[in-house]
Amino acid sequence: MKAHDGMYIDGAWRSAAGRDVIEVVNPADEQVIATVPAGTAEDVAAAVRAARAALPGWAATAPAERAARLAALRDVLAARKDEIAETVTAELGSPLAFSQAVHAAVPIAVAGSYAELAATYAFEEKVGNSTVFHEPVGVVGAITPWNYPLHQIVAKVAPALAAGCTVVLKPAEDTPLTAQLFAEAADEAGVPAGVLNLVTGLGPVAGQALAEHPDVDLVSFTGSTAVGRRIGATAGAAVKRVALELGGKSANVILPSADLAKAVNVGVANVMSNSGQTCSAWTRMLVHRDRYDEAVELAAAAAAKYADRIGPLVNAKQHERVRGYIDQGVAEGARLAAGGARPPRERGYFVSPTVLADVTPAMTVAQEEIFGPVLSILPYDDEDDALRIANGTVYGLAGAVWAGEEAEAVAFARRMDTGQVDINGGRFNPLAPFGGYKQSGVGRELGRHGLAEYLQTKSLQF
Ligand code: TXE
Repeated sequence: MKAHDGMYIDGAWRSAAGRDVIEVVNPADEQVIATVPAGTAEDVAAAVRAARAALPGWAATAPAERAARLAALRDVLAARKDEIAETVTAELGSPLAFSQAVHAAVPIAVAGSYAELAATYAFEEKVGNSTVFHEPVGVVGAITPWNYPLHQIVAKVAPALAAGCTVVLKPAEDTPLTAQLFAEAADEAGVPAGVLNLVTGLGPVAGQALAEHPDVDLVSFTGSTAVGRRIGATAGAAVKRVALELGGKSANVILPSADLAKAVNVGVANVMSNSGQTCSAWTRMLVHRDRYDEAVELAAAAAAKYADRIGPLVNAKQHERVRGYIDQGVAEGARLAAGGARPPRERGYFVSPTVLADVTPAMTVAQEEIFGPVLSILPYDDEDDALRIANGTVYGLAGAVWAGEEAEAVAFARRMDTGQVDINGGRFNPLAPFGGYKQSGVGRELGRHGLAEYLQTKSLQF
């Protein structure tokens, strides 16, 4: 696949400071498909300088102009959607139809939503005898993961640009080609030089240099809790803004009044989607003890249907890690109702759609984020028990509740310690705030709440 051999800094592709490269691997066949430069602290410093220099000009543009750039960006992404899908499929391994329907389509919608929000957001408001201005925070360091390569980028860069911030983006080392395509699209859309800069590189090198750079005003990070904790500590020590979108262990609570077959089928689809590499995935299914065996049977049958439909995991490390969790679940007493740790193919980082039954709340597989196509099903005795189990992890990112009546599901959802809940299936809303309670993170993405992350307020009294 074609790839740039430089960094996109100050509106042009520039040679990297060092010579090291990162090999990009197609996880479906383990072939190297491209190389990109591995950025160093020097590349990060050059990108931050460019972002700093571009900040006053971009921050001073009228919101309507920023909206126009974002609309142009959405249009370029839409025009290149097939290329986006092919690139994501090549470096993440997801089936092409899924790449088109989700990996390309969702970020286009999100970019469009920020074109609209930039035009309509109240950047200035009256509060009593004061005028409050919502001003850009400044230079943003955006560090993104590989699981939704373009969505994760757009969910940070689009609101940052809408707010009037400038950005240095450090994408995941597994999926840099999508990030290069995004930088090309921003350039084509007329985003001014220095407003968006891209440094590809390894997390502990380029990522860390960006997170620690004193001239970065806000670090927005999505990834593992371990790295997020460290970035939060660094930001805290420097007294700078930080947004963290971390792991999840979301509960799918099926109340006795729900349509069990529908809830189980949609629940399994949710977990298998993107091979389970979704932070908001409903990885714990909670079913009343009376219907438990029936639910396990339904889930096992539903999971089997995904055997030939899901892509591989992103890399060898994740492959090993996810299979290790399945083994650990069995070792701790869970029962394999479908799938298992044995790789279903000789080549590629595939894992069979797996359903673990007889899971208890204390088991590792019920507590830790697995990030693979693995569903744990837990029985509960009554609603309070279900709530205790649902809230009984360190995470609180998403969840689902199913009930015969919507009001019953809503009442339960209001008691859940989590940032987003789908009622009787729900439907993706690009304007709804997304982010975690508890250790799932700090801050929100998407919609106007996502835009507010990149703003700081100034108040003038009259
Ligand atoms: O994450 P990392 P990994 C979870 C999921 C997964 C686990 C490990 O459970 O199994 O994390 O995935 C950059 N300073 N999620 O190892 O390492 C890195 O280059 C600064 C949940 O891939 O956190 C990449 O750009 N940056 C999640 C980004 O951090 C650093 C999505 C994420 O990589 C860094 C992905 C450092 N010291 C994984 N080290 C979600 N919430 O959606 C790494 N990075």
